[in-house]
Amino acid sequence: MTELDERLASFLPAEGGQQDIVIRAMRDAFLAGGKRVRPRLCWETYRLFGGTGEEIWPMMAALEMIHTSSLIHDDLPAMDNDRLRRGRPTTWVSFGEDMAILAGDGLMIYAFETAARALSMGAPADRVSAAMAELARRTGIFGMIGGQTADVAWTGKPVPRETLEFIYREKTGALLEASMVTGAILAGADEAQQEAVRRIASCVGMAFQIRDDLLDIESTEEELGKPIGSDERNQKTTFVTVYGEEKARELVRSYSEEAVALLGTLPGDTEPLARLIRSLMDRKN
Ligand code: GRG
Repeated sequence: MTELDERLASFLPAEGGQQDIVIRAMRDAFLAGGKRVRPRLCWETYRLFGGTGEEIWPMMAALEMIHTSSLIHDDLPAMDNDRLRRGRPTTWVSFGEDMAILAGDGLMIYAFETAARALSMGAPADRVSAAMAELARRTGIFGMIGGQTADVAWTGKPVPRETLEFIYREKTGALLEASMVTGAILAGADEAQQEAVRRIASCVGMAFQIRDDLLDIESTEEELGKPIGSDERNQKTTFVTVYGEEKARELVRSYSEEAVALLGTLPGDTEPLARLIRSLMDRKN
């Protein structure tokens, strides 16, 4: 485990009690690994706006909990019906469908309990409440869940291009956006700066999901830690099926470059965040 993994894991509930099995399922999914992209984006945005405190950590852990909860639910038989994630059997395979549903619910709600811990660490209450409101909105029906709803509703049908873009911006982009915007809010960025961050994050989100589409056709199960060819199996319209592989690659590059260029308009040392955004452009998993 990396130091980042250990710090994030320290926010998980301890096993035990009558609810032991659901806590074990939550911990199993969270501790299986992953790139921790959302906490890293949150951290780098917080630093960019001069944040130095420890109170960013609960939000970083909360973002990873919500992300993990979405992966648990996404893998369920009623959704993508996948058996492998992060190189391990998916939660429903290890713990059963009932416990996987509860573990996803459990992580989603525990994320907010965790984010609120910033209050007892001395973070200004107005910033914590604004960051939590952002997190809630972009996780819910006006964010990730809304995007997933459209994704499920359109599965197996020809998806209009603007709907596909909506799905990408919401299903995947919304939580990446919340990661960066909450980092900015907790560091005290003003509203104009938060809006600039939102625009940057929106480009990052599009690039991230299109790269995900490409990995689904070009990678291996071993490297990805999840099955490849999942989009075709699930009859999903993707940027690759609509625009072709070459154009999809070009879009990953152009959205990432746009994000880095917009970042350059912000004050402070933007290089660490720019480096992270560029690294996502040609990620291998
Ligand atoms: C339970 C809150 C909750 C929501 C359920 C199922 C669902 C609604 C949403 C699914 C959203 C989803 C899985 C979008 C795909 C996003 C995506 C590209 C995931 C892969 O992220 P990585 O590459 O994964 O960061 P790792 O494993 O590295 O963390």
